[in-house]
Amino acid sequence: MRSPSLFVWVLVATAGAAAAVASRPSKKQHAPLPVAQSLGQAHLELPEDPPGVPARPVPGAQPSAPIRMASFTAYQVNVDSNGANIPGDAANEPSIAIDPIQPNRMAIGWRQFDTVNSNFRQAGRGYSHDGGRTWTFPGVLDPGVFRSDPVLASDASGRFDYDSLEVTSSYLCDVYESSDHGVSWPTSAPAFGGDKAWMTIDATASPGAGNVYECWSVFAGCCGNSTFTRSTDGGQTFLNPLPIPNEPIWGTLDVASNGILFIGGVSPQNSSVFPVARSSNAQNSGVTPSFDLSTNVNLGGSLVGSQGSGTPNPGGLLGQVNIAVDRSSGPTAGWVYLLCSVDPSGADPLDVHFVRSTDHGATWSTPRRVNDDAPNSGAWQWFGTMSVAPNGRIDVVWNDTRNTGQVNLCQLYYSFSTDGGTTWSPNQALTPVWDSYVGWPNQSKIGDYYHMVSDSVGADLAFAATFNGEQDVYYMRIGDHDCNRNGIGDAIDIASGTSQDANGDGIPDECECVTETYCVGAPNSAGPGASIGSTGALSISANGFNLTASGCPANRTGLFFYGRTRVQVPFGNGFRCVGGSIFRLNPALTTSSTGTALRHLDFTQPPANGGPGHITPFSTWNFQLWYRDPAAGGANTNASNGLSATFCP
Ligand SMILES: [Ca+2]
Ligand SMILES: [Ca+2]
Ligand SMILES: [Ca+2]
Ligand SMILES: [Ca+2]
Repeated sequence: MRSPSLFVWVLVATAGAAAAVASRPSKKQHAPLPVAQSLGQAHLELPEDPPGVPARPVPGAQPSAPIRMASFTAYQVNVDSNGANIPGDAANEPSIAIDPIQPNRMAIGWRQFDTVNSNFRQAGRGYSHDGGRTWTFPGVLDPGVFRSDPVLASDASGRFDYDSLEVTSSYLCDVYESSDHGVSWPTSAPAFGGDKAWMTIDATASPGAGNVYECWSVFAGCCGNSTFTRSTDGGQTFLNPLPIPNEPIWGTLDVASNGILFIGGVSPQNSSVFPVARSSNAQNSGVTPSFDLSTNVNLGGSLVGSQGSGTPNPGGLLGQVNIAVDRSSGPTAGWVYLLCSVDPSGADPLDVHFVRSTDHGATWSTPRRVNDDAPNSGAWQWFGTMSVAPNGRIDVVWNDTRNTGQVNLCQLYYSFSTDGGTTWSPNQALTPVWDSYVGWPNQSKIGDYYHMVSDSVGADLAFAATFNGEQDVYYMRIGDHDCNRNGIGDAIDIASGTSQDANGDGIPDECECVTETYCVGAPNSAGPGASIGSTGALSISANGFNLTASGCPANRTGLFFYGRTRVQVPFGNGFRCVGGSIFRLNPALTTSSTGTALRHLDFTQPPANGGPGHITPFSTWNFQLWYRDPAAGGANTNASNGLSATFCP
């Protein structure tokens, strides 16, 4: 979103300048809204500058140095192919998706400005396979197209979705999908939408598992005040939008463990009113969703945005509205939490406030201040961001000016609660001081939000900051990693011998030695295409690893091969998914009468036991099956999709 507007308009209008505001261009296409809302459009997200000339890469640049504070480390995400900072660009509004099965695999999307000389922005995206310690930014999605407001999420199986706003003659969102943890986003679907959208996926085991839910602002979207949609087919198609009672905007959505959906935001009419809407039947694909509860919640202050100079983020929100449901099975199960940076009563400009509902959204607690500096100390606690772990721990981060006394100089801060928000841990600084007034990409803000996902050991945070004098996007793990998902910090797993760490990188080896399919097995005479897989351990010393394939033509010659590089290039009737030097696993085989293939990968024999095809511990290789398919005609040959595997000692 650009320049949230209503509250600014209220101020400006009372100053007698309403005509000037109203005359600014509006791109809105839907039916006219009430006066307050139509004037509220004056500050919508829309393309202004043409794309600028990107800064030139710096030859031989060194990887961007991690930013450290006490035990906390931040890693830059918007980096070049060397892992180095890209000078002269800007990046903000990061959102993160974590694979709940292999949490070392994650993706972050952001608003990418190729040069600070232009506010033209595109859909930045990066991925990490090592728990966020290194990042690859392979270039924006949809290059050359103005895109904004990224939101990422994962379903329970590790399918990632990326919601992206495109603004042309209208405000519309597309949901991109990745089956390889954000390495590629080959498909997208139109998802209605509008300005300042948010998205979540039901990752529970409820009847709505896999449903995608999206909402956006009433100020600019496809469909007037109908600002909610749902997909029940994994993000391929979306329902005609529906209105949300009391029209919560600039907020988020979350799903309870029983599939009930909650939406929280701020009222378009009153910045001190925070509507929460509940749908119990949105999980039911057989019915049109309805909202069975809507409550106007008091957060003990008002949401602040676009208040100009004198605030830490002059042209943006000082924090969006966060809603989260406690999906633990403990004493706080089912509690609903709402959090936002708000302007409290009194002289203090901004605090992080929290309220909870223990009766599924019907009634709410009195507001609780999460930051623990002296009341009325005058510090800005902005960009309050909340996520809840599967064990019920509530994690909150925000930017905090308490140690500097200057509106533009802040540190990222953290607190958590293990009792449903009754008490909070002493606040802890996570980063050095940084300046929120530097690196603006021709708009006076560092976006409108951060995003965090919690697990039972810690939290994965995507945030923006200016540690090197530029706006950049960073990843931080708060607390120990838990890549093997056993609920115990990985450093403890390694120290206790629960996990091996033969390569000494601090990552349990079982999290590094994994397989992943990629690329496309094209249709063949037997059906939709051949699929590669594997059985047995990835341990080289155990020597029990087998490559498998199914969906091949029966009784045909085939050959597995491997190499270092992932590609997807035309090959026979399909695609070759392995590039660089290629090593054949001879001799050729014959597919079975049911179209399957099996090959033991013998690490003691050529080409795997030495030379350029030597498969060594912690090396990653890509495998594929080539096969004859004369019944299909054409080139008379085809190939499976690809399998990437990293091996252990
Ligand atoms: Ca940069
Ligand atoms: Ca404060
Ligand atoms: Ca662990
Ligand atoms: Ca390791």
